[in-house]
Amino acid sequence: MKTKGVIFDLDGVLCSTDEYHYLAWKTLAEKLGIENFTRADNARQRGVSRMESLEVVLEKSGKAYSSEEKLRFADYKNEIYKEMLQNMSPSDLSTDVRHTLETLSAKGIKTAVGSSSKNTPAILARLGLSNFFDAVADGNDITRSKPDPEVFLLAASRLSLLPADCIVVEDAESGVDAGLAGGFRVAALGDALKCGKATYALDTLSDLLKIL
Ligand code: B16
Ligand code: MG
Repeated sequence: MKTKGVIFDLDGVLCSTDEYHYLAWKTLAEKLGIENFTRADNARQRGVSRMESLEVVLEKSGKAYSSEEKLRFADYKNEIYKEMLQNMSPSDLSTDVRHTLETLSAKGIKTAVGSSSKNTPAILARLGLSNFFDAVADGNDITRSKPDPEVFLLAASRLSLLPADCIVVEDAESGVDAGLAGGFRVAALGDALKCGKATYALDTLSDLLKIL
C-alpha cells in the first residue's frame, strides 16, 4: 500500500517531552501527599488529555476534589511543565528525528502532527519546527482525546488524504488504539510496543523509512 502521508504523535515520538510530563505530574502528586505515583501510572497518561491525566494521579489520593480544585491542580502541573519547556531548543531534535523528517519531505511524503497536547504550538516553536509540517492537529482543535481517532482524522483531512493513505506514529497504547480506530496503519515506538496491537514495530523513528 502506497503511503502518501505520515502523522506523528508529538510527546514521546518527535521529542522527549513525555519525560517532562511525568516529572511535572510527579511533583503535583507529591504536593498532594501521593508518594506512590509511578511510571506505570504515567504510561496510562500518554496520549490522553490533561484533565483525564489528572484523574490518573487522583485515583491514588483517596480524596474527593471539586472541579475548581481539579482545574487548579491541572494548571499547577501545566505551569511546572511549561517551565521545563523553556529549556528546549532545536538541539532537542534528535539526529534520527531530523533525518526522518527531512527524508520524508525529500520523497514528497506529506507530514503532520497529531497530538493531544495544547502545548503543541509552543513545543514546535522551541524545536524550530513551526513551519515544517504540512498540517498540525492538536489538543486545541479537538473535544475527544485519544483513544478517540478525532485528532488523527482531523490531521488527515488537513493533509487532504484518506486514513488508508497515511501511517500514524505513536508511543502510547491510547494513540495506537486511536490510529487503528480511525482506519490508519500504525507504527509503534517505545511504550506503545508493549500492547502488541500496532501494524508496525519501530526501534527508532528512522525505521519508518524502511516500511514506506
Ligand atoms: P497538555 P501526545 C499528550 O501528547 C501527552 O502524551 C499526554 O501525556 C498529555 O496529557 C496530553 O498530551 C495533553 O498535554 O497538558 O500539554 O495539553 O503524546 O498526544 O503528543
Ligand atoms: Mg505521545
